[in-house]
Amino acid sequence: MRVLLIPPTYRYTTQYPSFLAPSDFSCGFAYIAAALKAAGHQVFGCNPNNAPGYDSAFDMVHDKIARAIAETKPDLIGVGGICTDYPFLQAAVSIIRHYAPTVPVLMGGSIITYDQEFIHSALKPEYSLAGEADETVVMLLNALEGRGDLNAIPNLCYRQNGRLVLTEKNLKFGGDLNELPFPDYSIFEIDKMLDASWAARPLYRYSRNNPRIMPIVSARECPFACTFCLHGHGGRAKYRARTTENVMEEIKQLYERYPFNILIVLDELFAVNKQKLEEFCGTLIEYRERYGWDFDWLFQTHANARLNLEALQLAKRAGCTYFSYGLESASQRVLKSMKKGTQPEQYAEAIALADQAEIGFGGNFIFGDPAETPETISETLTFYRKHCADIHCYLAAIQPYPGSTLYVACQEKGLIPDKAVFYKTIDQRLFNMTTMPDAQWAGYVRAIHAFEALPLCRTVDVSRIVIRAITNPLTLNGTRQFWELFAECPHCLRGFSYVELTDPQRVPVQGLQVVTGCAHCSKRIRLSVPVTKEKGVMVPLETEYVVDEAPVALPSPGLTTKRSVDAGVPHNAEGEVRAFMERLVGLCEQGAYHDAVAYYDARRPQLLPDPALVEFDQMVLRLRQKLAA
Ligand code: B12
Ligand code: SF4
Repeated sequence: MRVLLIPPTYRYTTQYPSFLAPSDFSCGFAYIAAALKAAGHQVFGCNPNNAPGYDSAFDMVHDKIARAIAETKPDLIGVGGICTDYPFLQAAVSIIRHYAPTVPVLMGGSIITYDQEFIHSALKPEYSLAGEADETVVMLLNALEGRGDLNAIPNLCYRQNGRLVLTEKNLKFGGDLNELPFPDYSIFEIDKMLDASWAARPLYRYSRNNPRIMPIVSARECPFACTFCLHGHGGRAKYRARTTENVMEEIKQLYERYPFNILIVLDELFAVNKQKLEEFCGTLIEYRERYGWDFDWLFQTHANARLNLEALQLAKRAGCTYFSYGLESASQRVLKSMKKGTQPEQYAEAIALADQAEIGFGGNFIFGDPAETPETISETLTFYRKHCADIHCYLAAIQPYPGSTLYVACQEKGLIPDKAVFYKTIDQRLFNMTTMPDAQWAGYVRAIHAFEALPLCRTVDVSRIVIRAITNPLTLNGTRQFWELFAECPHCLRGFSYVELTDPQRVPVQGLQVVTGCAHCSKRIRLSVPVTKEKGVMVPLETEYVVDEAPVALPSPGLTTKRSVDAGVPHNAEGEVRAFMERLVGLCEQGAYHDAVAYYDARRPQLLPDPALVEFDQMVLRLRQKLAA
């Protein structure tokens, strides 16, 4: 059969043009492609990403799908994604219906896995497959070719005589991961995705200023059952990890085919314990030497993996630059309610160990569990302020994703009256699962976001800025530029450079602030980039241009060789701004808002202008308005 696979558009509803790096690609499609090819089918890909130049995301998707259908003349079209891909899938199915009205559509991915009946009824594909579909997709194609019975395929949904037929649901269906063919990225314009690696979040790429990121899945599922996560689902698949040899073989093939310099391990639970991590790192060190591999890598695991200093030092030797835990909360009460199975002390310990091993560490705190109260919010924010300034840590409100225990709780509470509306507006609405009144909870969420905007990490002025003349679709015909920022890390005092894609039209007049990590010690830092206005757009002070990576002596646009900020403008004393902000945040945490504003009014005028204060001033302004109201 001729099968056309169409993965989702990244940020379909929120940003166009947006670019998709391989780290954010939906690898499930590469697995499905490989399984179908291995079964002898002809498989084609249409990747509706990395295609600027259209008027809207819809226009781009429309054009790409229409062309792909015309070129490949498929017998079956596969689409899919996660719950947030609903609007994309709705658009994609309607486009497919227009250009290929008789071609059956197959839908898969976790949007189907956790809500098959509803999604199938709403988006109306001919077939949908829940769960891991590496084997079932082949069974389905066999059945469609007359070599099998549809009803013998688990996790399948289809329509017969106007009625939905759902076959036996068995999310445990799926064999040994070592037996699967390696995922096949070749049909999804992987080269374009690699070139778009700069579009990945800074966290994934701060270690290299010419990032080329490849993903790998070394294990599937997770044995824990946190209430906000879909892995808490009752009938879920089992946690299964591939052998180290099997993973190394895939890395070898990927490295030879698509030379990359950053490998992101997408598993939710990589290295369940330190023995597994040590085994992986030991083999990786050996292979690096044997094959001359030169790449950094990142992984995520659970605090209960209990990684110690030796294991982390070994990981560092094997090229690991960063690892993360799902932190979720620093309140024991909330962690218990989430069924997280961790203690905040484990986080503090991991932060200290990562610091010693010089590996980056991070994770997110999420707020809004049913057990959340003003006190537990304060506990987490206090922990954040005390321990997390130098790690890559983000704050957000919990969303009830389908498949999670909290989603069911929200349904029972009547918070999701219309599912179709829920899917269309997913991530845009705030859900109050706590016992706090809605207005109070909304106020806390605003405060949490303001808190996150606080520049807790250390700020350093960049010492040199080079505009790299790289020809790349990301520059959008020259409207955006690659700025290479050179700085000395305030933590380890080593020099490094970081490349930021900038839109000079949008750079604020007071300068650009870039939060990233040090390429050596991986600590979170904020780079402060002084700018000046040149012919109506912002350019960095003391610009140098580099054409095609080779330094060329182009005249700098009017500014001197030494940074003028260093040359003339006085700075606040070391630590002064930080002490000021910490005091203010401390007062806010205690609920002493009036005292906070009074302190701000008294102390702020004594401080010299500092980019780190810009967002902070905004926050106090909002606080003042709120108090007045
Ligand atoms: C890469 C990734 C992303 C990428 C790509 C997502 C994608 N479309 O796959 C990006 C960056 C876009 C992303 C974003 C988010 N993600 Co994410 N992400 C992942 C991650 C780390 C890896 C996905 C992956 O490749 N897995 C490996 C493959 C093999 O598994 P799979 O995708 O499930 O594929 C199998 C089946 O689903 C099926 N299948 C998949 N596609 C298709 C297609 C067809 C046609 C068929 C027949 C079958 C099929 O067969 C595959 C092979 O067996 C997973 C965690 C994980 N380790 O799985 C989370 C995960 C998918 N993400 C999740 C979440 C919550 C998010 C966010 C909502 C988080 C947030 N709040 O920001 C955002 C959404 C942002 C937004 N608003 O758009 C959840 C899933 C949510 C859900 N209910 O569906 C996961 C499971 C993490 C978690 N434990 O909560 N994510
Ligand atoms: S949040 Fe993390 S640890 Fe908890 S069930 Fe999900 S993947 Fe597993």
